[in-house]
Amino acid sequence: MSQSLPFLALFLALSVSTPTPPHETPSPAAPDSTRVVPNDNRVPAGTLRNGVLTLRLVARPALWRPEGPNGPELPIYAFAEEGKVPRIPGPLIRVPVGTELDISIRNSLPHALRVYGLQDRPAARVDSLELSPGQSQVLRIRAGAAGTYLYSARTSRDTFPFGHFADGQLSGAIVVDTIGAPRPANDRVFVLGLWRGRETPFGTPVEQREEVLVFNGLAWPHTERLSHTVGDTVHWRFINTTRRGHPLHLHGFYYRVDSRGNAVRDTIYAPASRRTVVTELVTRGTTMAMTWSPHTAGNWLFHCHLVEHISGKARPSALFASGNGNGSHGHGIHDMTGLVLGIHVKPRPGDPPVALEPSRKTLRLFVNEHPRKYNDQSAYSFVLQEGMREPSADSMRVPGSTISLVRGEPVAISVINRAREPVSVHWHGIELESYFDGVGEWSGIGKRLAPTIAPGDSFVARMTPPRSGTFIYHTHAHETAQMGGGLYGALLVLEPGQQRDTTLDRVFLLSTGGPFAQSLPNVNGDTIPEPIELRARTTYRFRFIAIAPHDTKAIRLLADTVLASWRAVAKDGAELPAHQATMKPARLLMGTGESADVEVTTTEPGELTLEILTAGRAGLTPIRMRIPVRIRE
Ligand SMILES: [Cu+2]
Repeated sequence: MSQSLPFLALFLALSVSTPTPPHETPSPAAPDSTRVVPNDNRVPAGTLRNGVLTLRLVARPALWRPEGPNGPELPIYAFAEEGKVPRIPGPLIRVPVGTELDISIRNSLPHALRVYGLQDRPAARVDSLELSPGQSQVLRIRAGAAGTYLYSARTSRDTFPFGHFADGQLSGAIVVDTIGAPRPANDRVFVLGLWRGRETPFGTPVEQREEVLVFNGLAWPHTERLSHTVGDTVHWRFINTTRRGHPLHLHGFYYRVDSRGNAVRDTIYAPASRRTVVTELVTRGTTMAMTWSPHTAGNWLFHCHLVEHISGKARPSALFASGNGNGSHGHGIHDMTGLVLGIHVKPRPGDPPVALEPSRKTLRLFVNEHPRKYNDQSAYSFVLQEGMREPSADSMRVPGSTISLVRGEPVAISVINRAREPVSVHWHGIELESYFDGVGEWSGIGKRLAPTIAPGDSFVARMTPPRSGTFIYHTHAHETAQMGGGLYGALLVLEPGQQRDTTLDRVFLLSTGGPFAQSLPNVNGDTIPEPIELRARTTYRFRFIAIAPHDTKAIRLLADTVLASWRAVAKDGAELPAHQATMKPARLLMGTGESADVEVTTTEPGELTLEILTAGRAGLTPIRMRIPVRIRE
């Protein structure tokens, strides 16, 4: 939910499919000295003297290794400071408010270059300038407002400021710091990048693009490892210079969204307006600053929740090495690539080791597989044992069984893998010990790492959920196949003693029926959902869960054709503070990995419609779920 940005603008931006420009041939003529050095955005570029930053930029051909020194080398265009190595992302511009920027920019590429965002801030629109090959220009601009921004450049003629072919990495961060206030502790800047190579005919439809997604010029597992200690305060800035939105998910902890912006404008929220999330959708061309504090030691992840941005096959090395997209996938963490950051959290010196409470309840959760359900691909399903008998091996539930836990009650969930490949289960949004977080061969601490769950094997996950709310559980292994195949479900945590009345308390789990990009969206497993009947003058809780592997959802509740209102209640399982739990127009934009709870109070009999639109799928009719409201009996 990006509540602060104009909803309609975001909605339109996401609804329009990105035009694919004709393929360009990257310049192969880059000499060895033009190897890209990944830019971790710790050191500002240029020379700052007497309130003036002097910076000499050049755009030039280069060679880039997004998968580290032993990975494939991609011919690319990159920014450099004059006389220095090219950088991806481009040199960091970081200055205090009010600084004058004396910038020269030279085009050393064989194509005309259009440069965006080298301008005064704040601004209502992004300015651009064009440089023909060999041309330079000098700019004098002013850093007028604190915030997180970006600049970019294109050689292609389409009007979008970000590319993804040879010119896809011509972008960099601009950070303007307030004067007088100390810099936030652990303040880091991460630029998201997307490179797309030639289309390949290999692999399944969702895996066939030759793509690499990077944080600061590197793809997992070559992204930077962040190290913190329990109790640290961590401030991160994200800058999305890709043509896609990314739902950015933190494992194990909530984070606070401090600001949202774009290339030329940043909205720094007043403390009362900051939201607490585990996933925030960072739409294309936008920026986010966030703060979090690790309270539990161990290994954690921060990653995009779209499976094609973290899946093992969306990596150039797999394609370059094997010549096709069907290279073998690893297990757990070794299957991931792209937009993933690894975080090691050390215990605070002197803190006692964590003692797990004995569980008061044991659940048995089966992973079932139905081979060749989607062409040659399997369907997968989580099925919870109810009663004494194990569910049969061929029982399939789409989505998986809803799991209900109780706040403060220690529980052991035994996951039994009946599938033919390893699985791993992540309890998305639950604050728990790292070992049980569900990323095989990563979750844990020191040498004690959780395994992936081999076929025929089982794993006991222990947790004591500290808050009630709406969460998700899902596979964290071989995501393209297993998430697409159906390995997810709703995870609800109730208050002690609370009985959930399923007529008043409803889950709407929004996903996709199958592993392919063109698989149809569904609600609770139904492509065409049955109407649900509500009573007039009654308050209902709607729990929305977005977990479609490839999509963002735009949700509206309409009374006839007019947008209804509802009361916002919770986001990602965290209850909203009273001043945010207010009546709002009944619409949400949800990236995958987000949950949102709202209260709907019906008035007179009539008809409501719940409309669910899948962003970026222009040809698709939205799901319209009829909700007749009847007189109360
Ligand atoms: Cu992504």
